[in-house]
Amino acid sequence: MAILEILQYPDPRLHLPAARVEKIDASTRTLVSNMAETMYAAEGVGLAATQVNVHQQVILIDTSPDRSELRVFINPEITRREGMALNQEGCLSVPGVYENVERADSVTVTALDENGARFTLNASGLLAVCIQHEMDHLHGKVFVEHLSELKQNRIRAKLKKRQRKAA
Ligand code: GNR
Ligand code: NI
Repeated sequence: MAILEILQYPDPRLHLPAARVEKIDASTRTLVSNMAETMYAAEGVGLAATQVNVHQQVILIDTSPDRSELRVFINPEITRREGMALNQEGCLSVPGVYENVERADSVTVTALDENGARFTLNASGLLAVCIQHEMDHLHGKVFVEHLSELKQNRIRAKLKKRQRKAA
């Protein structure tokens, strides 16, 4: 296994759209295993392949308190959205920034698991938020793009300054 580098906003590679996975094979399972190690090491609740510069439709989520319920979604599609709720979100690609984002309250998602088996899941709460947040990543969208231009500009400036200092 390996810990992968997580791209940091405003890296333009975070805006590349992810391609569907045509064939789930050993290389897919290696990616999933490396993404899991990366997500747990970073203490994230979710991780999209886009964040580790792999532009394929692969998402991992574990919202369990003891980090024991890894969920893998390949080629995910949301087939139902219901209600709206405002939730505070953070992102491993936008460290230190927490902002409220409005999203569907509950969703139904259909996807393939790492063995290529199709499943359907009804999700609400943090899991529903995460599914939508991670699917945004696959479409090249970072959660701050739900905010006003003013807030986005401030966040971009803050992160660029921090990255300059760290370099
Ligand atoms: O770790 C994460 N926590 C989180 C909290 C609220 C809403 C969404 C998330 S996802 C985030 C990990 C991440 O950046 N996934 O892309
Ligand atoms: Ni994120």
